[in-house]
Amino acid sequence: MQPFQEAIVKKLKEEYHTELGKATTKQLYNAVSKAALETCWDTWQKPVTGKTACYLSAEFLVGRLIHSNLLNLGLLGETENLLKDAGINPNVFEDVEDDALGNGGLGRLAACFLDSAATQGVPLMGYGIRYRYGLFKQHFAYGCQQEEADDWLSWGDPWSVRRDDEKVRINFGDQSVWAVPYDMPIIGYGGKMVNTLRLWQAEAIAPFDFNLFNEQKYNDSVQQKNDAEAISAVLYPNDDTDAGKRLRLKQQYFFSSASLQTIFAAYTAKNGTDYSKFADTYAVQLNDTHPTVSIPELLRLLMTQGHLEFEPAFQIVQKTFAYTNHTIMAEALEKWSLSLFQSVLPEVYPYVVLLQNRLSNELVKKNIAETSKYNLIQDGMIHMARMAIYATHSTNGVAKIHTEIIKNSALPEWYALYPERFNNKTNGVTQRRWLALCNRELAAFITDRIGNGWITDFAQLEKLKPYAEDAASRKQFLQIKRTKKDQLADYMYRKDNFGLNTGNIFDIQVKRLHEYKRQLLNAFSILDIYFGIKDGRIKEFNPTTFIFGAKAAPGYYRAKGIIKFINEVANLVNYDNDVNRKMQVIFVSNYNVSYAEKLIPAADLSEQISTAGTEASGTSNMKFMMNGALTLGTYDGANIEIVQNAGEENNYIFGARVEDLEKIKDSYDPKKLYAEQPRIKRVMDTLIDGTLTDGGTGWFQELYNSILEGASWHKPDNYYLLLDFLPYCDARLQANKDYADQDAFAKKCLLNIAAAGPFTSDRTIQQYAEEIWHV
Ligand code: GFP
Repeated sequence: MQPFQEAIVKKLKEEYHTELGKATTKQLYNAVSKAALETCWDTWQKPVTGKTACYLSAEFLVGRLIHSNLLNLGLLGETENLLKDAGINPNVFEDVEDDALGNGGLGRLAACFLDSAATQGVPLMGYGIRYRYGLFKQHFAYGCQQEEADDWLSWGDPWSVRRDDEKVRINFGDQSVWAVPYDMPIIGYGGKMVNTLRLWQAEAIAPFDFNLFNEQKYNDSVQQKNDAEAISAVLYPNDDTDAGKRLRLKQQYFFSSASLQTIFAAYTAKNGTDYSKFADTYAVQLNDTHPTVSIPELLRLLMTQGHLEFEPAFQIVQKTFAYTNHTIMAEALEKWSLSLFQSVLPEVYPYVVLLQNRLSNELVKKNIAETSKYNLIQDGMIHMARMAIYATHSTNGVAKIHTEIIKNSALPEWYALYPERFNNKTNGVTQRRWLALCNRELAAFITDRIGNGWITDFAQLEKLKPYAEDAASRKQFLQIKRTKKDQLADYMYRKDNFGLNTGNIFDIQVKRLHEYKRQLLNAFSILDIYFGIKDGRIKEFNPTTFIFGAKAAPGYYRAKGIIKFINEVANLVNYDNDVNRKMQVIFVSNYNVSYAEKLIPAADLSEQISTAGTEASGTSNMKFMMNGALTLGTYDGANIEIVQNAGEENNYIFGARVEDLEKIKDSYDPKKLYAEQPRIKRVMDTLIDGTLTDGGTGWFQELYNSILEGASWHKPDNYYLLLDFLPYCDARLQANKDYADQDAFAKKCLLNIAAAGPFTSDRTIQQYAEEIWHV
């Protein structure tokens, strides 16, 4: 046995009094994880020298850690061999719950960044919240989403180390709590660097009142404990803007203050009260507006504990912080009502006023009289995105087009004021998890041809390009794709009791459910193909499986209606014997990181169909690309950079562009399209003519109205589904036709993989490190 294998056996014996063949999955998981953690403990404990970057984020969607950590430590093979030799299925850890401490792209990006930084030797600390319950678990009842708490800690948390000695006190207007840190090692590939993700858990200062208990007031005796723990109890699914505003603001301040207090204390311990080097010691990146309250919090610390005047404190704050914007959706540009903010954070509010005063003076000096678009405090609200731009030195978007939109249409007044602050950092994803780990067959294919340097230097993928011309490589690629479809079929059969036809084209859309991402457009187009096949309009059609995966925020009524609609479309198609040899539709339940790792490698077509100008970047588009799926998408987000690099001719781009929408936005009339285009009318009418049923809820009528009539808060068809419908159907049918020549299709896939180099988060992190953090 190898030393690591011996260590696992020893852990099982010492901690669980059991042995390999007898241990439960949970015991195995904990023993392997703890043994692995010990192998990198010394590296982890090495103090950081030089400047540290800190990534503050309300979400870290790390997924399942065991496989990626073993891969990065070079221990995956040894572990699997040990399991196999003991007669245990090496996939046994697929039952372990994901750490789902995020909603979607924003939280998953944070996790990719941590992996990339540790791999490249960038000292990057993550700071967030240790939610007791992560993103809800989803299942369907009669096609409707049902939510259940995600009890991820029931598996134990072997990758975290609780640090009681480093807890900090957090004060709100009506309560004080402890923030207790749990540290997770972030292991770089090769194990040379181990960074830390620190997640804060809220706990009561006095968890139990003995006297109240004695008076038989049992509930009252634990009231403080319950109130404290509520703060880190659940991850809020976003878009649910009205729910629990007070608690959400508390969550934001909770982890922001805990993180800043720790950073501040560490600095002071080392440098005393000379804060002149603070911004040379720490760079703090605000992941979206959620941690923006860190800005007045650092001001508060510098002025109260550091005894600085406002102006020097402000200078430090501005040099320390940078802000990333992830969306221009109005609902996500956070605002807090003044009264709420004052009552939850009375000690912080005065610093917001100081910031506003400084801004006001600056606007006067610059002769800007119309200040309503700048004021941090305006109409009884505190505008967090404005604060994040004003009090930081850098504001970045996450794809080229998104950054241009921020500068020119979303926040032009701020761009006019501080043009030098705005910059672009196109997103990326880690190829360790999203290729090396989730598609080992393709990884081996690549390594056979160009060596394994791509695992840490993704630009090397370029060297794969000549193999697109090689018939044997194309054939092997197609075989791998088929293997990944078979593996997905096994998995899906177990998870969703659904049998996939693995000879089909796999056409996949996986991402948060949101109107702008247009899952409904996808469903409309599937219906159009369905009717086309039934009516004989579509004669040649390569059998296709259409797959969806998405969660809808529990309070997002329409998104839930769209899920129900797609599930009804699936029923219609899958049970219709005239077409079900040609088409299958499945909405997988409980889509999460681990499911994505099975779905993405099996895809032929990557659905990226957001309305132009709405998806800031997208990151599943990159994951699909590096796994050899072609993009069927709009000219939006990072799709643009993807097809520019891989060739538009090797992908399927359709639909209106931002400049097209700009021109028609005032005259757009979806009713006209509905009246004039029978195919549009036919699919739209399935919402109201009884073809599909919403179970009497009125959901489908509301969706129908939202497109043709609009609503009090938006114009009809505000995401232009009907405008892009026919071009989308054409592009989809073209891709379907092209698939008939599988060899030519495989060539396009290989060219996409070879062009995926820039879409690694290694490149993104390098740019943050060099251009924003200077670490
Ligand atoms: C958001 C944006 C995406 C972007 C990610 C990461 O993700 O376009 O790629 O942040 O920057 F919308 P979601 O919340 O949509 O998943």
